[in-house]
Amino acid sequence: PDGEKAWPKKYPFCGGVFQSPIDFHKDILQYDSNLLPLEFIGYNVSPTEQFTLTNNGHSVKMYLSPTMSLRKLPFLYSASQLHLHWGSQNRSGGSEHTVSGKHFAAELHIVHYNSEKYPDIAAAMDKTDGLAVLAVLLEIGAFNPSYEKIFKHFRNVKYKDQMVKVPGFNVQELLPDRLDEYYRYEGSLTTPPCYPSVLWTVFRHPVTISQEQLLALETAMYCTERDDPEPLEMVDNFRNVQEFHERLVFISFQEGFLVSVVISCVLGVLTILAVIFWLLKKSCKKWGRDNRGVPYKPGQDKEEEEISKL
Ligand code: 3TV
Ligand code: ZN
Repeated sequence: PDGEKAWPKKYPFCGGVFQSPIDFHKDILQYDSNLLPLEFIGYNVSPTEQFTLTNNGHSVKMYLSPTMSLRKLPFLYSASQLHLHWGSQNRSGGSEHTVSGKHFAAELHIVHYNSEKYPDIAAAMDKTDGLAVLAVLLEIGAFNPSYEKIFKHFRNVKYKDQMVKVPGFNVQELLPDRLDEYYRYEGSLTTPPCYPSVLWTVFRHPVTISQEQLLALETAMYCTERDDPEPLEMVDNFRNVQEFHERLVFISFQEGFLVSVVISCVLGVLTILAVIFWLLKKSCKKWGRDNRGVPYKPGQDKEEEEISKL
């Protein structure tokens, strides 16, 4: 109730190190050629199976099966749940991570735990190598039929502790098409107890949802139970960005790579044109004409030299 500034009193890790979310800006980014695209195992869940979607009073959360897992990280990580963070109507955006100070409309988190070392998420969540979270930035654009597979159930989870079943679908559809470009850093849970246990992968390219879908997300739920006399809307459930002193975010893409290729090409073409021009001018003189096609007078070069000396 007192907001995120009060968290450290009850949850000391929230005032500690390696906190998330953060702002991605160029001073802290470092390209790492070892960052390969992740592999998603078992993400295509049959519609004969079911996910449980619930309102936990802080977010809308969908439980995932540990048969879904992530490869190409230091350990094997198994899925636990996904949830969303968002803003409110007439406010700039509700993503947790920001890019050059800019919030996106909302953010999806897919939470995984290190299943090579720990039996479940409860055992993993306070360990430095315990969790891996995938983050997808959401922006307003085209209607997204994949997100609608979750959003269409919102009316059944309006109030805290309500639950509904969602038929299985391919969870990879919630990710952007470009899976090879992402930000990677070591951080924390963005909610209390804020354990510094998360290996974050934030995809560079946002995914679109429509204006109507965002409105549904921003207005669908309450933090309170159905019979609460003082209903509290579930809005702005994002944590503000945290200080990021002496830390680096590794990126799997070369920033401005395309821009530098274009500039190099333009400079190359200009150099070639200059050389051609110079050669043409030289050959014009050799064959007795200036660059306007006017024949040279014998000794004109000498005359010009004398003039320029004067
Ligand atoms: F694991 C979580 C997260 F990664 C949990 S559940 C375990 C902690 C009580 C959670 F609630 C979260 F919000 C996150 S998050 O860092 O992805 N937002
Ligand atoms: Zn989250």
